[in-house]
Amino acid sequence: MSHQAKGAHDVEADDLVPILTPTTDILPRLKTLAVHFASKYNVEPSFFARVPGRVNLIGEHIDYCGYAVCPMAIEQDILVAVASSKYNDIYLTNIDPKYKDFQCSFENVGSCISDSESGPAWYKYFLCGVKGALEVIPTESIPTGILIAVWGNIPPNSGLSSSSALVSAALLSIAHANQHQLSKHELATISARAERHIGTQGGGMDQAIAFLGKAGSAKLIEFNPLRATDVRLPKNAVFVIAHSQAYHNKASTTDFNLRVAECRLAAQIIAKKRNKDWEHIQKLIDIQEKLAFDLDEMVTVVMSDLHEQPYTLDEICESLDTDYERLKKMSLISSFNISQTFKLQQRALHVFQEASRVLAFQRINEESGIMELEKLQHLGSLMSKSHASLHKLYECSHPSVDLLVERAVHRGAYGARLTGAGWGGCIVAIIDKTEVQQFVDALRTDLCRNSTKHRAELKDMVFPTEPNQGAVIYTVSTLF
Ligand code: ADP
Ligand code: NG1
Repeated sequence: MSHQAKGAHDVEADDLVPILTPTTDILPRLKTLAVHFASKYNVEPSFFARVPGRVNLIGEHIDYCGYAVCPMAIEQDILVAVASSKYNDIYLTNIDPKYKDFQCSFENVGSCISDSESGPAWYKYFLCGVKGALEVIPTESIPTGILIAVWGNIPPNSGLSSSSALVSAALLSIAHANQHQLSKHELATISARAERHIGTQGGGMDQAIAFLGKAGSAKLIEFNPLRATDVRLPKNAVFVIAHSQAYHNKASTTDFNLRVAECRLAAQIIAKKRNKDWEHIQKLIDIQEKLAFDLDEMVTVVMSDLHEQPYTLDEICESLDTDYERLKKMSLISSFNISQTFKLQQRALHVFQEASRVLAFQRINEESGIMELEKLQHLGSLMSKSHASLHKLYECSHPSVDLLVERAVHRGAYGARLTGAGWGGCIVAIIDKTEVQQFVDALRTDLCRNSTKHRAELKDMVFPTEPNQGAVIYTVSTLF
């Protein structure tokens, strides 16, 4: 992408998505996808884009409040085979037959995404990435048509970021097909913005780790400006992901956006109470910066300025000395019914305490004076506290997730927590390296007992993971 690229600005080689010759481990999947591609389009793909999912180790529901998070890219990914075409449209096909083929013109991308009839259909996530590309690539450079085949193995609707991998892979595919040079940081920022076209107001963690992920290292992702720093995990720590078998699609309910709105309203009410211009406050970090308090002091502010009972819209308008129409413009509440209530104290408390836990998590990893075992205990304890807060204060867990967290700890994890947006999905547990196989087997046995599924099918439901490489482009030279 670096040499022939058209995006006319200097980018450090390190900040470009690598273009690699496929290695033997990925080759069989690329070949299978190429066969599907050729059977649909009668031509061969000219390159592949690969974007991984992620597991968030700690820092849940705080990226959209401006706070740092600690994810790592996982092995599971979205693979896209791409070729330009002389026909004028975008053609999409998916190896998984439950995702139906789709076709539309570049001009109609926006209207296809916003078409409310089809709900958050799979192709809309891809089109979000296309829209992101169209917003930055000059119109005359967009290829006349493009042929795409997708194959993903990230469990969808499960908190491992399958949606962002798909959006990011679409953006990367269009940019590369068009030889438009974008840095990893730009790709992360554009795809975070692009995914909001699906309707959810995410904070950018998923797209950041999708591009900035690195093999062997989790990342501390900070925002505004976007930065990714290595987090060196203890050598004896292994993270195991387990699926609760409850699924939740973020874009098909208002759960996720309600939390984003609650955080914004909490920040604005604190601002008003403390004589700051609430209309210029969007995130909880904005009000923290305005008040120049540390995170512990913000906890005290939350407890004194916000009450526990849910707020009605009438009370919020009164507290902010504004009307409903103005509030709709400033506070992300337009999609809610007038009778909707908002839990501001609980959500803000979670955010400030979780932001502190992320910093503590990073500090423990950097400590040289403590034993490895003690590190596991500290990290595990922070993860379990994070889960308790997501369950109690943020109310985004699920009974099956809570049960799995309990079982993981019972089976020897130093700590475990919901990972990703929640309301179902996966947990992540921290285990001593020497105990992983035993732990995984025990958790699979537990799941087997409570499931109609066969043990072999549950293999993909509990698996150890390690930090993986972010997005790459694969050439096809060794393929055919
Ligand atoms: P996640 O937590 O995995 O990001 P979301 O609920 O936000 O879950 O989005 C998941 C959606 O992304 C799926 O419902 C589907 O539309 C789309 N998706 C995920 N994986 C694939 C795939 N392999 N092929 C097509 N679409 C996919
Ligand atoms: P997942 O779990 O991938 O749906 C979502 C948001 C993140 C973050 C987490 C909660 C998107 C695309 N992703 O992730 O930004 O807020 O929830 O920590 O909206």
